[in-house]
Amino acid sequence: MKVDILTLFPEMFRGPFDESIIRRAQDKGLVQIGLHQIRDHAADRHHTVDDTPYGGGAGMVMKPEPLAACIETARQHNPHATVLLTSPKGVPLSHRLAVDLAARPGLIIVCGRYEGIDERVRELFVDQEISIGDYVLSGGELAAMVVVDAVTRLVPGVLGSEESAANDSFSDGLLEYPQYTRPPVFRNHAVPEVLLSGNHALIAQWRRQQALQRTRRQRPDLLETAPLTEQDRRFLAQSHP
Ligand code: 9D3
Repeated sequence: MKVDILTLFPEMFRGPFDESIIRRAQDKGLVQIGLHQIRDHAADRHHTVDDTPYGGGAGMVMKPEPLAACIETARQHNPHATVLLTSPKGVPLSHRLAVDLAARPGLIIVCGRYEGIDERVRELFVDQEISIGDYVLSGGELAAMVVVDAVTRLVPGVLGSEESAANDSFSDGLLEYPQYTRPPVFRNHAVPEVLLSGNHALIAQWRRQQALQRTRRQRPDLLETAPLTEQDRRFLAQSHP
C-alpha cells in the first residue's frame, strides 16, 4: 500500500516511521510512505501557506492553492488513493475504520494545521475526515501517525502469524486478559496458579473471565455489543462488579 502524507512538518514523522513494525513493513515493500512538504507548493516569495479567515475570528486557515497543488502532486504518485484529512471535526478512528482503510490501494493523508483547511479543498479533494478522539491536539501530524500505525499492522504480511492481528483487542469485542512472564514471583506478587497448571481448557476459561471482568470495569460500553455466550453472561452475573 502506498501512503503519501502532506504536512508542514515532515520531520515529525521520521523517528516514528523509522522504527519497529512500520520500518519492517517498508523494508518488506508492503507499505511505501512518502512525505510531502506543503510549503514547497506555495508559489509566492514567502512560501505562504496560511491566511486569515473570511468573516473574521481567531487563528489562521490553510490557504487552498498550495494544499491543492500538493494533493495533485501526491495523486500522481498514488493515483488510486483515498484522500484523508486529519481533523478534530472528523469521524473517530476505530478498529473497524482501520480495517476498511487497510483494504484501500493507497492513502493520501492531509495533516491539518492552524484552525483547519479552506472548506473548498475539503469539498474538492477529501474523501474522509478522521479524528483520533475527543481531545485537542496541536495539529494533524500525530493523528496521521496513529492512522498509519493502526492501518499498517492490518496490511496482509506485515505481522508474522505469531503476532497476528486476529488476536488483537477489539477483534472479539472485549479487552484483553492480563499477561505474565517470568519470574513466577516478582516483589512478592505471584503469577496466578492456573497459568502454571498446564491445563489449557482451564487457562482459556480463566483468560475469558479476566477479559470479561476487565471490560466491565474499564469499558462497560464494549459489553453492550460484544458477542457474549450464555456462559459469559452467567459468569458476569455471579462475579463481583
Ligand atoms: C477552536 C476550535 N478548535 C476545534 C476543536 C480548534 C482546533 C483545535 C485543534 C483546530 C485544530 C486543532 C488541531 N487538531 C487537529 O488537527 C486534529 C485532531 C485533534 O485535535 N484531536 C483529535 N484528532 C485530531 S485529528 C487532527
